[in-house]
Amino acid sequence: MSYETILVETHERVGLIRLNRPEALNALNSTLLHELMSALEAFDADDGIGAMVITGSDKIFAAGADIKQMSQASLVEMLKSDFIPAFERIRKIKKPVIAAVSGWALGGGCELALACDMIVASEKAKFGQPEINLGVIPGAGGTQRLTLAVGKALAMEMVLNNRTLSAAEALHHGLVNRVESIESYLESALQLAAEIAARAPLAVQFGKEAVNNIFELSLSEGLAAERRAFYTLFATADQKEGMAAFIEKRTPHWKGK
Ligand code: DAK
Repeated sequence: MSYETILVETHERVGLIRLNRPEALNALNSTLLHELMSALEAFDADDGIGAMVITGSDKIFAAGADIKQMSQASLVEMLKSDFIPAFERIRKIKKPVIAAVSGWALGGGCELALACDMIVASEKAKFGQPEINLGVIPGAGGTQRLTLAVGKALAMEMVLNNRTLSAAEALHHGLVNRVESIESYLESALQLAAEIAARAPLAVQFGKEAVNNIFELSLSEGLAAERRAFYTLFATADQKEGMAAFIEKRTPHWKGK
């Protein structure tokens, strides 16, 4: 499948998607969002892929929603807009998605990174929610996921006063998993994705879902869901294989069954 605004590659069991609107600093217009979500869904449905990486360029991850596309929109047009439904499709992806971020991740770009399961940043990465400068607020998770990630105090500064975070600050405040050099951040993200993609696929899927439950469910509901998922994995061939391999002191061979 060919796309207009993204580039898609496979690296063995890892699907890589590059945001590719350099003339607009990878601003997320509806074409890009639809293409991105379609590519993620295609990888999610492909048994040959175990994890995905979303990246921009070394200079820019994404400068947010396309301001030129939405500047004259009416309330009704915004209510009818397919921006959020497209954005929300990322929540339904079962396999892990890692954002490899360099340069600015602003507004919807920061929210896109936050919607991924992990973030690997280059030392040049910068994160911010500058919507306040445009007379609006974040609308795709920037007040919710960001606050869960960095806490209320810092989220308030970011949302109300355009406080931006350097890569080092983002690491310090728990927004990103790791910071790497500009030369190695993408390779590091691909390596992390490849390691996860080599693990038991159903356990990875259930693990991702169980961790994400903390954002959706109460603690007792989340614990109950975790327990059910744990028991369910005893119906898989991979649980038998993993435990047998441990006892027999050999490497497990996962079947994804
Ligand atoms: N949209 C459209 N075009 C953009 C853009 C954006 N977000 N950001 C940059 N560009 C364009 C610039 O207009 C310029 O185009 P030309 O003038 O050359 O035609 C080109 O990219 C290069 O930009 P600059 O000349 O500004 O480049 P600099 O290196 O000087 O500055 C910058 C880079 C990233 C610091 C700067 O461009 C900037 O501040 N950009 C805007 C960042 C921003 O405000 N982002 C937040 C956007 S609002 C929704 C939910 C959520 C959202 C929307 C809807 N619903 C519930 C429906 C999300 C909203 C947002 O993300």
